[in-house]
Amino acid sequence: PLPSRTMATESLQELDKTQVELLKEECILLDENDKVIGSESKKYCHLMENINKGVALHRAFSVFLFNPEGQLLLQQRSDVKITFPGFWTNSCCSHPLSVPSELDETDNIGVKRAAQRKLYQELGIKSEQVPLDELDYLTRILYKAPSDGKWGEHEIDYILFIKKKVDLELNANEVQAHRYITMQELKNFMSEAEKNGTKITPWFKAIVDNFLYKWWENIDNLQQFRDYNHIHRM
Ligand code: DMA
Ligand code: MN
Repeated sequence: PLPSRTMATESLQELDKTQVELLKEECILLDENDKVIGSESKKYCHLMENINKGVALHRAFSVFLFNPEGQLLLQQRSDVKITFPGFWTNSCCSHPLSVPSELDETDNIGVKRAAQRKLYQELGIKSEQVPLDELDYLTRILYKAPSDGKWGEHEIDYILFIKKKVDLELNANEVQAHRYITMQELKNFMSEAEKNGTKITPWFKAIVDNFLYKWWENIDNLQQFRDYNHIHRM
């Protein structure tokens, strides 16, 4: 008999080749206090089988990019992403890799370098437009979220804010749509999404529900929110 679609997907063969290649990236494994305990492939770190065993907690970042008018850049993940395809989310997310430049914890520079790398790879934003010292690290969030039965997330996520005029050139393999949104529009977008089935990533929803609006209201005065001691467990 022919294998079922589920079985074929099990073997990665129906997945996008570029995204499958990226599963070889080496992510940074952590304990629950964000201490580095090793590294494993992006594939290993995102299999629910490992997440459920508690052996896949890894380091991540979430960039919130605002234009000079104070609107937030949202992206819709491409339909070929392996986790959360087609979901709307914050400007850019990914993982610092287990390489010396991105493991460097001095002034959290490793996470910021990773953010610069992915702002270019996903959105085409040149690094000169997003200088490391303008990426404002606010705090960390620990969360776990299944995507489908097979894949999911379990991360300590560094939240980075930046307000900057940038030029976008979307990588269609990563991002299928984008929009800049005002605070009121986002409030409507979130409540409409629940009714019309627009998918929103769980980490973005958690950040919106718990933090985003108070940070956004103080976008030019964020130092009061920098909290480098506490990891928010969601
Ligand atoms: C992973 O993002 C990071 C968070 C905060 C969920 P991602 O799935 O977009 O990573 P990548 O772009 O590297 O696949
Ligand atoms: Mn992850």
